[in-house]
Amino acid sequence: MSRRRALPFALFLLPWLALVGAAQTTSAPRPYDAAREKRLEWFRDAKYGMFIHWGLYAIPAGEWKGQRSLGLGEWIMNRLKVPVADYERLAAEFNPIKYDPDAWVQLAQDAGMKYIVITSKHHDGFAMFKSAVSRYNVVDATPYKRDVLKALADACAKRGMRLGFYYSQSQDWHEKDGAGNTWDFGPDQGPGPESKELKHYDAYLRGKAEPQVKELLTNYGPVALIWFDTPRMMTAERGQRFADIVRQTQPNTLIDGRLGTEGDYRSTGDNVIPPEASTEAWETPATINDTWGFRKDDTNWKSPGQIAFKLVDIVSKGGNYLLNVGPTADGVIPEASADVLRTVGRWLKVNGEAVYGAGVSPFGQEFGEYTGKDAKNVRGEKLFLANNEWRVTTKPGKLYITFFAEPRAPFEIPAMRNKLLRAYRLADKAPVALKTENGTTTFTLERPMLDPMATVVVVEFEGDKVQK
Ligand code: FHN
Repeated sequence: MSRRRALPFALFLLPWLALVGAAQTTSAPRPYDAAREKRLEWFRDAKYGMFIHWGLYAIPAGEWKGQRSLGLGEWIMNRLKVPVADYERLAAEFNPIKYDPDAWVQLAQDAGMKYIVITSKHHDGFAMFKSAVSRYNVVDATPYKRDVLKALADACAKRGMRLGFYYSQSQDWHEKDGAGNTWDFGPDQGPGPESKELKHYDAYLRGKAEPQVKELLTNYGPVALIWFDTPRMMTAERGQRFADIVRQTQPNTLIDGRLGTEGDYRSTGDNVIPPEASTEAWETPATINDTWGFRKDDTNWKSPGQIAFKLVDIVSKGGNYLLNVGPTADGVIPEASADVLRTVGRWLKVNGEAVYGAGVSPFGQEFGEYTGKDAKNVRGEKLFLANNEWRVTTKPGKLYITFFAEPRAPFEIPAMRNKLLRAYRLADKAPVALKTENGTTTFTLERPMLDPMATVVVVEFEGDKVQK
């Protein structure tokens, strides 16, 4: 990443780092690390993954004893301050008889997603896998009695899908020494700048979180990545203990950007897409509606067009899109969300060359621009006015220009010194005539666009890289 580009990207991550309140990684560009780059190879090519938030919270699905909770479905225990003794009774009801892991993996494949990351333990502390260190798990505490992660790992292995595990290392509302449960166990930290820790946090980390991460890395075959989250009170030393477990147990497993010490790639804030490109590996975790865990009242699904745009936007800036689905307590991914994913998947079947393994835009003016005024966005950053009409991704000797709206005038290819060789639509290979006048090359896209959701034009040029 050039210095000019690194700074705004780093600034953009800062509010997130402040929010999680962690001894997080610095946002300065990191020195080249050959081992990390090797681990990251598949991740950089994959671009698009399925996030799955599934746990006991799918049973209340946003409503506790007639009371609707606001916000994220998986936060219901915290939002309504449900005592552990009440919340843990949900385990006795968890019986996902419609759970079909093969169908989930098939859906991810039909959607064009290249990896799956599922919640193994969210903040509520319930393990969706068999654990020797806590009986609060899907095998020992539910009538279902089966290890749902094992079944998913088997389905992924059978179908060649990479699988990673989300693990909430800090927050564990079920444990008296875990972070986050203030309603049963009091505050985590004292007042004032000293913020003295009031719980035996290391006892929780060593007694549950660390051994459970080790279990995940031992009992489920190759683990693509561990997705840590909300690193409260995660000092660098504590974070390093988790990193050591990962590296010593499965050296190829990636660590996301929310451990509390340096991971393999950067994680943006939820649903946040940076305004600019970066060549460092990064990922945007995102919802398909407005919750992660299933809520029965949230059907605010993003459209296939919105998702296709976000995916190409992210890829053109060098990132990955980890898009979430929230299965019901029965084990079903809501059909409306599955339909949206499959529609994007059909587009990717024809246009995936512009996405998988593609590089960042060599231009950047298509992203939009910072407002000249002193306006700020909701995160307090300088306001960026995004343009959503087209994006560019690259492969050696090729530009992929994806149009999300019909260009109203002949489209001007941004200035580059390479000789342009030819252009064609990616979907049907129909030639697109290039016209050069006074050093500017334009083309006119046939209207209506071949695919109104997004039409890709490939422009081939001499040489591998764009010279400006
Ligand atoms: O608190 C969690 C939330 O429930 C969800 O898991 C997201 C996914 O990125 N992470 C945390 C908030 O950022």
